[in-house]
Amino acid sequence: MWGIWSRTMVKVGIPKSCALVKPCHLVKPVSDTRIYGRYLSHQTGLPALPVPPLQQTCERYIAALEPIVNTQELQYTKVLVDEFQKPGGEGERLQRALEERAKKTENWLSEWWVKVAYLDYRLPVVVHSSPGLVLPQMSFNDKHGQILFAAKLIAGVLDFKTMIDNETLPVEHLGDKPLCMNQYYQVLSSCRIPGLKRDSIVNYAKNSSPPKHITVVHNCQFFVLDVYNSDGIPLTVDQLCGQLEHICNSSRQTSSEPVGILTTLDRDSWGRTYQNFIKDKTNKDSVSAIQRSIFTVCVDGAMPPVADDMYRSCAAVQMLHGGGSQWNSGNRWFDKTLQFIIGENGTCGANYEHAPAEGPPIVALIDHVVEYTRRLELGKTPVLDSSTVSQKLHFNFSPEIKKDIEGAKYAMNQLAQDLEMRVVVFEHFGKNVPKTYKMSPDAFIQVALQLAFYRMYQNSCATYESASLRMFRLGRTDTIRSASSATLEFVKAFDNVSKQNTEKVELLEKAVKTHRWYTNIAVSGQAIDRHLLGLKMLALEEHSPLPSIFTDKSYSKALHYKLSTSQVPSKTDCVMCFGPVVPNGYGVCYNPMEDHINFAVSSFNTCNETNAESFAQIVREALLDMRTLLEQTPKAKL
Ligand code: COA
Ligand code: HC5
Repeated sequence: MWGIWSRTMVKVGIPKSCALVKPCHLVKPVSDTRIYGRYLSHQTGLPALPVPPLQQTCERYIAALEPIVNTQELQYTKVLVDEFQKPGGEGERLQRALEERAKKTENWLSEWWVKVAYLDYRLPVVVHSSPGLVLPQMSFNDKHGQILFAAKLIAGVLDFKTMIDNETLPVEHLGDKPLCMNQYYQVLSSCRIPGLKRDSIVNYAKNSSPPKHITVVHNCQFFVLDVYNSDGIPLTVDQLCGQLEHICNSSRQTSSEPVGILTTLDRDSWGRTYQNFIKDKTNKDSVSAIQRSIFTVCVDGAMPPVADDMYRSCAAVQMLHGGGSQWNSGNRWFDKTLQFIIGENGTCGANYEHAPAEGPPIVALIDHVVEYTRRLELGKTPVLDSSTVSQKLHFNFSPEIKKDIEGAKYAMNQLAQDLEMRVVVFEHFGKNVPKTYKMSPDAFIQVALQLAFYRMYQNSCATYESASLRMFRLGRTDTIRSASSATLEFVKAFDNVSKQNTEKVELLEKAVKTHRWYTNIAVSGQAIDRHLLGLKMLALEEHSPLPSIFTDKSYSKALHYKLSTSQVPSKTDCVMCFGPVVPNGYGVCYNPMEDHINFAVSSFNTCNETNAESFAQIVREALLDMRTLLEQTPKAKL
């Protein structure tokens, strides 16, 4: 089963009773009434997510289908859409119900979205949902350096946490529009809990006694580490170092039962195993300590040796899934919202469970941590503090659980073997070149992805790009549909020798402008995908037959994203990565810097249509060829 970013959206149903704990995004910060007032007045000042007009969505839906379905399919869908939107039809009724819902909720979409895109999604979170983030390689190369960096990183996160706790985080803006800051309050002290049919999220940050500990995993063994002194002051880097030394010394052998690997299971299996596992009181207490912890730090063992040119790809694999059970996949708790990962050889990064937040708040936190660790000047050599504030977590393993761990290892290793990940640093240019030509860099990159796909497959596919909805209260994302009639026209013309360069440039400019237009409508809440989802969710909640536009072949095609892409910018020169969302697709995450672009491209080896390495290479060529076209076509000739 594939999630909301793919064709099986039609299979998603709404169980009558919802086992969800209080949705994380409805938990409001309450630490200080004065500051809380500031947060609240910011949040309440944000506009509510609009419900776009029905006719507009219907028109834009048909336009979005044009490059990805055939003529007959399009004709058929036009009939269905006309029927859906006719006066007095089903569309009008659902639209009114959606508008009513919008009046009654803080955000008509966000609670549905968290359920449908994440909590109801039953594939393993690893690879299929949780992204990885790779930092530039650090200079340490031994255990001591690894521990010292981990200590600095923990101190940096705690420094960021102070801004979250005090609600003094500077409000972010998109242009001059303030953004919703809620996601920042969801990423620490929270965890996903597996359920039998639907997962849930717990957030302990606003408990009357919020957690004061983190969890550390080393050799697949879990430890609780109190990171605040009794006076509420965070441990110093020296103190943290001493505690981490102690943890690593007391876990020199890899655990024979890597319990964390259970969190790589598909969610239904993990949900069942979890029920069983926590019947044991020791297990329940240990799991609860992990769930309540502020975050997890994975002090990793070795990864397989690789050639220098594959270093970043291997680092991305380490962050995304850990490399399999023989490497570091068991040195994780993938349900944990935030896991920082520190390898042996200077490799660092993170993995995060996606349900509570998008990438940008995580990246902002990490940018802060990197800056903090760079500024840190250590006063003295770290010493092992005699007062140990860490504690090992114990687990009991029944024969059945041992069997489940073996099953999880097997499935994880299959998945690790299946995933191909290529990190490419495109060094020729970054945002600078498109800007010189007065083009949106993001649109330029997306058009290059379209050109690469067309060159490889001679057609266009449904393409997803994340657009932020954070201009609205509790906003998450909508879809920018990057494949348009304009991009198709451009990519068809590009390698056509009978076309003049001037015409190609005109088509390129049109394609870029069309993409920028779609971006603008998406970030202002006027795109089609979440609106259509909302209408469909209402029909499902009513238990009435689904309108035929949602069971139509075109709709499945539109949601089968062979290209699933996302721009995640950062101050630090890092690269983010995620898996494809369909078996025969690519996951493409990119970070455009001023003079270069970091790309992570993934695909599945079991699919013989796709190849991440080739696709990455073709994207590189597409970017270069597009620049050459612009360089060779002087503006005067246009
Ligand atoms: N001429 C010259 N410069 C231009 C330009 C043009 N025509 N159009 C844009 N630029 C500049 C911008 O001013 C900006 O400048 P900066 O580098 O100084 O900031 C830069 O180029 C980047 O703009 P652009 O490439 O158009 O992209 P964007 O920053 O508007 O981002 C999205 C587009 C879709 C990525 C963004 O709106 C968004 O939604 N981001 C969130 C995505 C997300 O949440 N991802 C993670 C999901 S978990
Ligand atoms: C560290 C940041 C990773 C980015 C993750 C991301 O882009 O997730 C998308 C979320 C969304 O709602 O669009 C989903 N996607 C990976 C399938 C593109």
